[in-house]
This record gives sequence, structure tokens and C-alpha cells, in this order.
Amino acid sequence: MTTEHASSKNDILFARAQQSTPGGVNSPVRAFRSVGGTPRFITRAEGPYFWDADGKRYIDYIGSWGPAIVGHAHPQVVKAVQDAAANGLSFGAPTEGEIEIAEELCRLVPSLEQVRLVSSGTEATMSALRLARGATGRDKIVKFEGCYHGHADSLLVKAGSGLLTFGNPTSAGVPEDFVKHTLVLDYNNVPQLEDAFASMGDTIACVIVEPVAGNMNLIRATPEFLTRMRELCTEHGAVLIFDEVMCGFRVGLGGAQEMYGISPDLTALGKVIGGGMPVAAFGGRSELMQKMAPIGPVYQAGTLSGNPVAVAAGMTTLKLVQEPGFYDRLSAQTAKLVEGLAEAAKEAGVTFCADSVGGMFGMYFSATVPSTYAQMMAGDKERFNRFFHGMLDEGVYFAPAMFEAGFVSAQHDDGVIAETVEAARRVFKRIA
Ligand code: KE4
Repeated sequence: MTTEHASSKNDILFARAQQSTPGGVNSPVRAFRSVGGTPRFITRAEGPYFWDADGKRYIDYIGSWGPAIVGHAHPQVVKAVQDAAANGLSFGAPTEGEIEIAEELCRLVPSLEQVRLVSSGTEATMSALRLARGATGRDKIVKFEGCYHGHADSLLVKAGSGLLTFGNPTSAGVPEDFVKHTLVLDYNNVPQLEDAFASMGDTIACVIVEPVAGNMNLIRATPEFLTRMRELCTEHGAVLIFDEVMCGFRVGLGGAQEMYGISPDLTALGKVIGGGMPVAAFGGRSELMQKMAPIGPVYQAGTLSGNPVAVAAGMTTLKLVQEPGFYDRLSAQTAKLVEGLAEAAKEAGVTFCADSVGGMFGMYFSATVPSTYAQMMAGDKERFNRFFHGMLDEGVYFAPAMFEAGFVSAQHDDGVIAETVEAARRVFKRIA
């Protein structure tokens, strides 16, 4: 039951939803299973806010898990969607809008020479993996514990039993065979990466990494980690894939690859580039992308890829984030949030710290900002959950799981940040 009262419309809707949909949700993290309680059914959103089925307003720090970077229901984005929809929703044939957004992505993301549009981050990373394997003729892939790249079979894998042993499925329904080529290493562990390449470098098709990790809370890659990764991939002919579905256009206009000054061979994008509509993409060096069907041997397709209504939302969002000073302001507001939260926790004597990169942030109920998955998982989950629900009652909606990052929009102004920090002062005192 919700923390307010048993007859909440959210409870009623949640009970009803579970009759027709597994867990009552269309994506597991929405079910609040990590924090407990009843998910809020959102009726509408505007700017930094959204409202639940009881009419309660929340300051939203999910932003649809990243896409709502210009704020919810931005008038220019809504109008672009309305205008596009009036001309038809989907044609299954090419449109000029797809060329325009592809050209814009290649102009803004340093390593992109060509790009293919898809409808989800999962499709983007799955296709990039297939391209890397098709281009190299190799089977093995390297990922890192705590990084999430969507739900393609070969990526639903946890670290093997021993060091440098291949992964085991994290999901039922994924045959061992589908993950036996996936090696799971520790994030920010350079020696381990060097050992993997030393022992099997010429069989590794690719390394896929979140260059700023946002699926084990927020964890920054060290420059050494990414630099060495780039060197090793180059040395051994492996494809380096930056999964920037979340950090692309979130940490800065050119994403993490511009921030670190490292050029991957392929990049996966999503979230912000759709502005809340289903647009994702993978792209990189033309020499690689030319291997994609219909001109190359690597097959990939999608009925709604490059959908004109979704592309209109994405293109308008990409224009808005290029307004002068957009990311400076977004980064400053996000830093103001995490500084305020840390100050509030300190006043209450609660062990807490926070970090931010551009418009994404992490909150940790631990003494220091984690740099590894294990350090993040050692955080005080029970206290996080009490903080989460306390803030939810105060009308502030953070990610409903300790291992998720948070997101600020251009509409989270000083007043919104101050209101959040004031609420946190009250909640930290209650959970101290
Ligand atoms: P989608 O298939 O959910 O569009 O994207 C998968 C994906 C790929 N790569 C990264 C770095 C991602 O963060 C994601 C999806 N992120 C989650 C947030 N933790 C989406 C939320 C959800 O699963 O409902």
C-alpha cells in the first residue's frame, strides 16, 4: 500500500495492472520492488514535475530515465510531435527527417561518421555487438559488472565464478551457450583488462562499456581505464563500443567520448536523442557501418526505425540542447542539487555522499563516492529505501532503486532545487 492511505488510486491501478501485465509494469524497475511500496501511476508531466493518479505533484528526478532533459511536455517538442503526427504516423519508407537527425548526430558526436536509427537502447547495443562480431569474425565480447546495456541475450550475464571465466546468465531463458562468449570484468580494473587481452586478445570481437556508468548508480570511469581500453582494443583489433545510451547528450553535448577525449569505434545512443519518444541509434566509423545490411553482410532491421513522429521529438530536443550554455546551466543545477543534499545529510549526521556529471547524479549512503560496483553495492540499501520513501511522501521522486542514477532537466531551476533540499533536510533528520 502507498504510504498515504489504502484507497489511493495508485493502489487500485496497480492491483488492476497486475491482472493484465506481469508485475503490473512494462519495465521491471518501475514496479518499486527494490524499495517496496506501490508505484505511482503518472497522469501528466510538465517541466520538472509530474502528477500521480491521486493528483499528487512530484519533482521528478527520473525524467523518463534520461530523455526528458529539456523538461516534460516542452512546448516546442510537443508541437513538433503534433505537426509530424498530422502528416501520418509511420510509412515504412525513408523520410528526410531521418537524414537530418543522422547528419545532426554525426555532426555532434565526435566519432560518428555514419549512424543507423533503431527504436530502443537494447536494439542499439545488440546491433553494435552483432556488427563488431561480423566485422571481426570473432565471437568473444567483454562487458563490465554493473554496466547495463539493455536486455539482449548475450548481455544478460553476470561475472563467471573465477577471474577471467566466462559469464553465467542473469535471466532465465538465456541458454548457457548464448553467454559463453561473454567475459564479465570489473569496472575501473585496468590490470584485469590487460590480463584478458594478454590471454585471449586475438579472439575478442569487442569491449562494450558505459563510459560514465549510470546503472550501478553513477560511477565515473577513470581516464586510465578508458585510455588503456582504447589502446588494448586498437592493439588487438577489437572493436571499442561506448554505450552512451544514457550518458550521451546527458553529460555534455558530445557525450562522454568528448569529455574523456577518447574515440570509440562504435557508439550506442538513445534516451535524449528521442526526447521521450522511441529513437535510439548505433554508429561509428564508416568502414564498420558499411558492413550493415542492405550493403553489407550484418543484418539488422526495424519496422519503426526512424519513425517520423519520434524523430521530430528527437530532432527538436537536439536543437534545444544546443542553446548557448545549456550544459553549463544543467551541470551547475545538478551540482547544486548534490551539494545541497550532502549538506542536508551532514547536518542530520547521516552517512551520505553524492556526485554528478553533467545532468546526471548519484546518491550514496556510504562515506565515499564509489568507483567500483562492489563499493556501490556496499552502500546502506535499507537507509536508501527509507530516504526514497521519505522524499516520495515529501513530493520528490528519485529513482526507486539504490543502483540507479538520477537526472536533472533544464527546468529544474533554483526554486525546484531549493524545495528538494529543504525536503531532504526534513527526511534526513527523520532517518538519522
Ligand atoms: P532501452 O532498451 O531500455 O531503451 O535501453 C537499454 C539501455 C542501454 N544502455 C544503457 C546505458 C541504459 O541505461 C539502458 C536503459 N537504462 C534503463 C535505466 N537504468 C532504462 C530503464 C528501464 O529499464 O526501464
